[in-house]
Amino acid sequence: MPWILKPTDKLNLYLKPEMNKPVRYLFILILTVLGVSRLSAQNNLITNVQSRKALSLNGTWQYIVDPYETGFYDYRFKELKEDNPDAYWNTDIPKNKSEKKEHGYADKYSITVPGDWNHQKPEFLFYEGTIWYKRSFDYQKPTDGSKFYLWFGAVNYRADVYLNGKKLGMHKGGFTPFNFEVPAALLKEKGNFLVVKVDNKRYADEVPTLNTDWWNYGGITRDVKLLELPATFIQDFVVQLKKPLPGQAPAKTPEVDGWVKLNQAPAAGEVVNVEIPQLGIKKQFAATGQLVPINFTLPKVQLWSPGNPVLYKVIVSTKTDRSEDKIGFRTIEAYGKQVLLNGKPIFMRGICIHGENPKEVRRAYTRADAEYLLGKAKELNCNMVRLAHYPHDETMTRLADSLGILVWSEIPVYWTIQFTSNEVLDKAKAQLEEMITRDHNRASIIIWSVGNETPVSPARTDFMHSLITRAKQLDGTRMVSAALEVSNGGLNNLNVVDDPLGEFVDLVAFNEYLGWYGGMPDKCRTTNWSTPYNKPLFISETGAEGKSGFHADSLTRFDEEFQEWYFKEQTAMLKRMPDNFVGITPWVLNDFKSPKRNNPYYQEGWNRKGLFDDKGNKKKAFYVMKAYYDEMEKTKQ
Ligand code: GCB
Repeated sequence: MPWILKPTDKLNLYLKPEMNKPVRYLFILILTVLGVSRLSAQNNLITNVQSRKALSLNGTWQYIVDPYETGFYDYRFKELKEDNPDAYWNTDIPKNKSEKKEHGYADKYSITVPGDWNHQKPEFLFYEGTIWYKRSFDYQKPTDGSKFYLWFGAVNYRADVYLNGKKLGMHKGGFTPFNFEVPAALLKEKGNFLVVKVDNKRYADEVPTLNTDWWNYGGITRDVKLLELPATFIQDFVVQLKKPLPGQAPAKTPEVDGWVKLNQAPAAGEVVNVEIPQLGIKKQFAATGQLVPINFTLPKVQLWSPGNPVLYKVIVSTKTDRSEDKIGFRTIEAYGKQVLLNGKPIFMRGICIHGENPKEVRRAYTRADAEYLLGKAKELNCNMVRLAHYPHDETMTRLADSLGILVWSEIPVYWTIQFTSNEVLDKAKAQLEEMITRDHNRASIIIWSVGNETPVSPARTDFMHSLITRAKQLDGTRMVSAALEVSNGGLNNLNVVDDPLGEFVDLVAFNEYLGWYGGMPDKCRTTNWSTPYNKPLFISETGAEGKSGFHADSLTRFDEEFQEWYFKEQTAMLKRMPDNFVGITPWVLNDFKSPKRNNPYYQEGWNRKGLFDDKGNKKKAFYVMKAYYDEMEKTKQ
């Protein structure tokens, strides 16, 4: 079980309490040289928070818009000291009208959390910068040695978090969860003053970088909770089927291989219990360290699949703590030219989805949003979705688990990241680790993607290879891939997907826009595809724009007929794909907002490649793709 030992490569887990100072420093030095310290972004992420005791801090917050970051820097642009009264994390409204104060929180400036700011106020539609969020709360804290954490589902992009004037921490990365410990002494019974500085400015050395084809929605976009946990608690666990031997179906009585991670070393004699009541499983494991390996077999388990998305209640407990989840058991693997789900080849009938509610023009985060998006994918007869281009809200992957929809989950390493920078690599790794940690018990997720359309160069390949290696260290049970580019127009109309990254991915996935970017759709008639890698081949994007309700002929760009023709030619070509072709996720489910799309007649800030428009209407192309999937469902399984 080498992979389950990997969380221990987080630096602190190497350091034993019995080491004296010089030995610890020497150890840190060696590990740093080996590159180990860089691996750990946030090794204290608490998972499965749905089942934990928590105070929700969702709701109405007050805010201050601060484009010049006056609440953070002084007039020489030096960071303000923690106790400076001018800092926006320190003080509330002016106490009386004559007080000389040039800022303050007030109800007339209120905003809803979770939720991006762009859709909440017309003046924030294009805003990229800092907004300070503030809310007060009362809290009856237990005095039994419990621990407290402020947990955020996601804040785009940078969050600086302060409670009662003290900084708890800073997090970067707009689509993944994080938490900061709150010292018990800091929590008051009445009037806690929580402030989050949110900054969604884009930078060349961040992930994503300056340039993306989606809206940069800012704000506290997902849930906020104050978690209350016992002194020694279950921080995270993996309860998943062991990877089968290559090409093999899971055994009749398959093996669960995983681990339970406690927040700190347990007391002597502590045990970890794992129960799956529906299967009569009740196991106990000695907790001799912070990371407790678990292993047992599952008699009578029904395997999870799109046709049978069965989830089991799994309870992980210790003497003091308990965490409960619903987990499906399945195996997934790229084997030769195929992808095997539970040992059987599967053809992926997919669609790419942005994490956006197009009707309300905002980030998607509610259960209803997830139902809308995945419901539309189901209407298309999909058994798979690519959640582009960043980790979506956890409601999506959880609902995919219950609906039986396979998921490709991705980090926003998009286009031209700074591939030569180790710092940028660390940022990408941090997001990768948070994505995998949050969702490593989701049966629906079969592919971790480390990026999209990254331009080939030796530095890029090293960067991406490093992410792939890290993903595999963290989770050896799923496929790892990336959406690659193809340079079109090879000899004899043969397009070869030969990106050097193909050597390291499990699934060779590529984006192609034959007939939209370059040429006309009939190019598909003569184009063939192949890859030198003996691996399954997957089309991670293809699409054309079509404005809903604009009808002309099939040669007119941006009309529905052009998009329809495009998909007719594409689907005809798909039927001629080589035998390692295992599926496709066309671009894209819904029209989505993008500041790059400014055709004054057809786009007006929208990328119109949706098979559905922003109101939920089906375009003509929808029916072409649906017919193809209906046929594939019957013939390819
Ligand atoms: C792509 C990108 C996607 C864009 C799409 C387009 O290749 O991966 O993010 O939105 O093309 O519409 O051009």
